[in-house]
Amino acid sequence: MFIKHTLLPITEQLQRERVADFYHHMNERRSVRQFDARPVPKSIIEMIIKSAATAPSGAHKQPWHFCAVSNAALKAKIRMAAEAEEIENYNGRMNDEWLQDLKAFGTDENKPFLTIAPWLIIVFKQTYGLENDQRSQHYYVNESVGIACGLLLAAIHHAGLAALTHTPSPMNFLAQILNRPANEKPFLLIPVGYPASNCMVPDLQRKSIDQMATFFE
Ligand code: IYR
Repeated sequence: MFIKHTLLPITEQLQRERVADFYHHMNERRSVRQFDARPVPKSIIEMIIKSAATAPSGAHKQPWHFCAVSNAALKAKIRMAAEAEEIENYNGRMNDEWLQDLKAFGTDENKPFLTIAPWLIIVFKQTYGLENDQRSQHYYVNESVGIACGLLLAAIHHAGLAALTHTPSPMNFLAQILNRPANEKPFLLIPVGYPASNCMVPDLQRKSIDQMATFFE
């Protein structure tokens, strides 16, 4: 079944304003590792997740599940398990080039943001569908869930909140702690909240348009 697509055209002038506004707004987004404990209402997180789930997906299978954790005991459990993996990573599992590349970000095995940030959103990808013990195919799962995460980060930023795309590795402990079904694999762990008042971020440069794009006219 098809329904009429209704997107009203806008003037070129308004279009120019909008693309510039959107770029400047998005260019202010930064990954944050120092959070304030200030709570964020559940209703805000719900709307952010709904925005993420507007993402396109292979055959519209919507192969994602979002776990939003504000429970202090669960956050502590997740932090303990993540730090246990990161101790291994920083002491042998990551090679010298990797450790060198991370120096600019000041990361280490300590992940206080996992208990300080008011919410942890754990994004799961569903490698296949599973309903009433019935398996079904999912398509382009990484692409679909990756796009949803991009929209999630944009929605978080649009809400005046900060996030970190955190990938403790391996991440299987998240599926265990959150008791997820066999078809779901952790994809990203995203602490969400307000940045700490003294929050610092690395002085990064983004690639210029010429460095990142080639036009064939
Ligand atoms: N997962 C580790 C290491 C790490 C890896 C990359 I690539 C980063 O951009 C940042 C960190 C950690 O979370 O510390």
